[in-house]
Amino acid sequence: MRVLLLLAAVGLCGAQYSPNTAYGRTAIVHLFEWRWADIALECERYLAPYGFGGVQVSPPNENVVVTSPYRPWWERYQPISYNICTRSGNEDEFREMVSRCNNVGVRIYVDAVVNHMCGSGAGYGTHSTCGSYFDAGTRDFPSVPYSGWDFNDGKCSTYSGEIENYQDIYQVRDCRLSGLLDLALEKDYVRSTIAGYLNHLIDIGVAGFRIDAAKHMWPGDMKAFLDQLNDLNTQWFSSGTRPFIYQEVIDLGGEPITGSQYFDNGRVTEFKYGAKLGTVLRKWDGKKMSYLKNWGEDWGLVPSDRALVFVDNHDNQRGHGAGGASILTFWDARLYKMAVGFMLAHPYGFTRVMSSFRWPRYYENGEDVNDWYGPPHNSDGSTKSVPINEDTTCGDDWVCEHRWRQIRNMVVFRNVVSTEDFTNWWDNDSNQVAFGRGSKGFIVFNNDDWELNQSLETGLPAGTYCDVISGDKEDGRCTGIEVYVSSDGRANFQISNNAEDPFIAIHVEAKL
Ligand code: AAO
Repeated sequence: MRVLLLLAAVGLCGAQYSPNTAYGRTAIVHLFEWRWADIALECERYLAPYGFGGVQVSPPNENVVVTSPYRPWWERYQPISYNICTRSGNEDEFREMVSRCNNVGVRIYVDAVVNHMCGSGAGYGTHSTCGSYFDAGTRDFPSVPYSGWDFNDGKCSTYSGEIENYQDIYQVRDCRLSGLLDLALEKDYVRSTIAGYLNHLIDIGVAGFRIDAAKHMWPGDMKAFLDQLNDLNTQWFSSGTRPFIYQEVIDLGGEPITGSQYFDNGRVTEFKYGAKLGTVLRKWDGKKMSYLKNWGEDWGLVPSDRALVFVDNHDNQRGHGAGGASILTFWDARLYKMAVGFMLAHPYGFTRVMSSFRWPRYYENGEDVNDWYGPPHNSDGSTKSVPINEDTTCGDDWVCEHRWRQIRNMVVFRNVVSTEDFTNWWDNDSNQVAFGRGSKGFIVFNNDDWELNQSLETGLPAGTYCDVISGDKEDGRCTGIEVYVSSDGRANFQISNNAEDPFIAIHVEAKL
């Protein structure tokens, strides 16, 4: 009864903050640039069985085709229309993905690019993913339709028409971000057109939205179109369920626009999370893991129930967006797994795991000149499907971090401990730390340059547990390290600083 009342209360007052995941599922994955057909398969064969709550998909609406450079990933952030038609697939494929994923309890979250259309220099013609005609010069997008009246050109005060100064909140909202044609969101027509696009997706069955470039829209303008959104499709969601909203607001401090200004609309992407955690794990600026004892709001992060958190995203893993050099990615696999492990074990925030494709990273003067590379593709530019190797990893250049055993098992860990408190913190005043989640799970890290050898209070029932980092529990035995918890809840941990993965995680569902 208490649970029901609680759910009802959440439903009434905080719906846009609730991720609408199936019961007990606590993390989502960004399958960056994946095709809809592959995501449908992935939901059924991998994400559902391992308890992933949902998938953030790349923007599904028609975008400009950029051929110089050749088909960069970022062309998808330049809308031409709201037709569901991209390199990931058409509307039929999108609908099939949404149904098949929902049917196995995995939700779909759409990356909604509604602040702008294509770049001002995109020209005119039919070089768009579905062949819709447009003219960037005259601001004509007949398949929406939008015309010159629907853009902010007159409102921007800079001579260039571009955002030149992030200290000026008017420029940030009313001028062009990287040359992208800025929609006039104070207009009822623009608001209702955007709501129409999002409602089309809601009716298909999506569970919520990442709102791209939210910093570049006035919070009140966003509220005006968010208030027009339908409740979620009752084929999969209980009636009256509101879409989950998380807004991309890059707030690393030092700018007048902050994440908290957007809380009325939903959660915000907390960019300080990955930037600070990366600094700690890299031991920059004298930072140590022992400092993580009070990780969360005390570190200047937004309140936990307003945060969407991640170690890296599709921008800052390649030097776009913000976060800086401290951001950990699959390129730094050992530290990256520790960072994702820490994130998934820690109760703060709603978590998103990144799943990337590899590109030929190449630095010239400190910048990656290949940061634009698009997803693995065929010679006609179409995106390749994701082949699965015999060892369950992905082929071609799909990295599939979410299939790395250490990461996948920590998603399970987070689900298992989700109702438990943060407990039993231990540290050595340096880079060896441990903490528990009540009586359900315990994790130990060694990021020092010497061995960890320590008896620790785990809070867990006595028994033999399989470390889910070095292996799995399979057929009643552990394929990796075994941990013995005695009747007083203590266990001995030994982690070499040279271990492949210098951390150990145990939970009650991996107990023999
Ligand atoms: C492409 C070309 C451009 C061309 C344009 C139009 O690259 O040269 O002009 O087409 O033809 C993506 C790509 C862009 C691409 C765009 C469209 O990243 O390169 O442009 O698609 O194809 C800002 C926004 C944030 C945005 C981020 C990239 O606030 O919303 O830039 N992210 C989203 C998406 C992203 C996408 C778009 C938006 C556009 O995730 O994939 O762009 O739809 C400061 C500000 C941040 C600002 C950054 C970067 O950050 O605070 O708000 O992000 O600058 O400009 C320190 C500071 C930190 C600062 C940072 C970097 O860390 O603490 O605050 O330095 O200066």
